[in-house]
Amino acid sequence: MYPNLAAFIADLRAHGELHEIHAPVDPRYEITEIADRCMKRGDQPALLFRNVRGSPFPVLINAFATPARMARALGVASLDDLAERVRSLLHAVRLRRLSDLVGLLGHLRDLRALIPRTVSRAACQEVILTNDEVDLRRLPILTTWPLDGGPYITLPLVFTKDPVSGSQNVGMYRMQVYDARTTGMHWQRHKHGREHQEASPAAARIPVAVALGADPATVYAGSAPLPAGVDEMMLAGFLRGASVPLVACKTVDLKVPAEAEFVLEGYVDNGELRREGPFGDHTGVYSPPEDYPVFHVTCLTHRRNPVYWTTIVGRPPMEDVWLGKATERLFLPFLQQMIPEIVDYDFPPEGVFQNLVLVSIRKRYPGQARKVMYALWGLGHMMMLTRTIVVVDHDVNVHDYSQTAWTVFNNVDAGRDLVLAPGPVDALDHAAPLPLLGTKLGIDATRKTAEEGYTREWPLLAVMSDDVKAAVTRRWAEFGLGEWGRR
Ligand SMILES: [Mn+2]
Repeated sequence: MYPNLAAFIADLRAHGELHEIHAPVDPRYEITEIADRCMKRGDQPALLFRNVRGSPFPVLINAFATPARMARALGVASLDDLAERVRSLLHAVRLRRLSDLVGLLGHLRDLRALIPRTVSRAACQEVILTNDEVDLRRLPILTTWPLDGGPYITLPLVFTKDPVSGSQNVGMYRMQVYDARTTGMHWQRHKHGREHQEASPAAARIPVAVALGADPATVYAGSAPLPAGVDEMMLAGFLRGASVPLVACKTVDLKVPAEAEFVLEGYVDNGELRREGPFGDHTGVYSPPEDYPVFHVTCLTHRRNPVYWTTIVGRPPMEDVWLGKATERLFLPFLQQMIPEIVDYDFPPEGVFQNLVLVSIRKRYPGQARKVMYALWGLGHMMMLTRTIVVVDHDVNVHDYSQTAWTVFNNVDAGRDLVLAPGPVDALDHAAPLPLLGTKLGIDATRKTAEEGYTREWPLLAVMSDDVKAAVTRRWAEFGLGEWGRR
């Protein structure tokens, strides 16, 4: 696994997955436009801008912009392998017999890797700047869209500590840069950083540390929707296959990844709010300005030659599609533990995660598709906010959008198969009549049975028989159509 960002960049370069740009570029809008064009083509390398106006530091972007690169970042050949790794660990820790202990021993390395280790010297503290020496404007922080409220840090690992239990949390919350030493701290209502703030005394200064750029598994882990109290650095360790080295901050009582590129140390004053936004968000529309806490930076540490790693969001597909796909694959085994009839699920990019999930189930009893919808809306975190849930039978490949759409359009009777569910919706849901409260839609596109009131015979799929398929494959060369159709 990659010990740090430099190792990841070197590996991308070695595999022809990195393009370096020496021409001068503007961090306001210009990098967005270049990165967006590359992203929308779908097959372009990561971009390393060496000459960014107004900053001595290079900018890395689009490092997660293809599924292959996202998989490489997490040390697997394909994102599906993530689910296999999790499933194998879950299986190992389910001890039923003494002999199962042997299986668990095989996973000792995985288990040890979960626990971060503390180091005393760290590359992220090679340069230390305090108070007046800190100037965030020297960092090449991008301004993405024309109406954005300012430059935003978009890939930060925000470290906070639970004031009661003392355990650390890492979250990824956008940070609008106001001036040399203050930023916004956009932790929304259901985020763990916000919970730490709300659990702190009214006038407290809440210590916060923000790591920018680390090894890719650690950066990904900061974005993962883990349950409260579960340290994101444990997930990072699992993905890396080795403990994450952490170092104590210089001015706040928090530990951050020792191999980070930059670390911002400081505090959020409980009670202080400032207008934040607008921001062109991952929905592709601007989220309106709102009041959010303010982060005061008291110390900035960095490597001697740091790279500023960032991303942009906007109309999909953007890089965050692949961060989300990694989460989708990684969490499938957990979802299946709670809702075992789920065969697979898929968040299409156009659904921007909160708007649409396609789910296939092994249906055994009437109304089961609805049970699955209610179960998903009843889960914590992101799933409960999903605006549309489409449920299909187990034999539909939900990653094949053509097959899924065809199935839904073919099978659904609007009078019978739609579920309207009033409830909480995402803060970024602009369609809902009220902020945070709206109506979700469930679509049951499974085959209906007599128990469900469908008394005719549900029609069979018109598919070719195996013997004809085999004969055509065998004789394919005779037809002179080329190799493509041999299958
Ligand atoms: Mn968390």
